[in-house]
Amino acid sequence: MEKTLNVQGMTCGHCKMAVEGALKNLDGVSTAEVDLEAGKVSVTFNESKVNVEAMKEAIEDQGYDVEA
Ligand SMILES: [Cu+2]
Repeated sequence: MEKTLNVQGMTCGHCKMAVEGALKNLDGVSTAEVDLEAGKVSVTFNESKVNVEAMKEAIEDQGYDVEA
């Protein structure tokens, strides 16, 4: 399944790497792609292994805010 999350506060390549890395570290996430200009991250994941709440937490642990 694929989902796009809105993430506040990503400004540069480091932010992109931090968010993508945190998501890819989760078991069940296969791809994570940040669009810095749009402030979004598209995630492809196995919904039987990981949920949106876990992905939000992983992003928030990196210091960014997630909405919806
Ligand atoms: Cu940055």
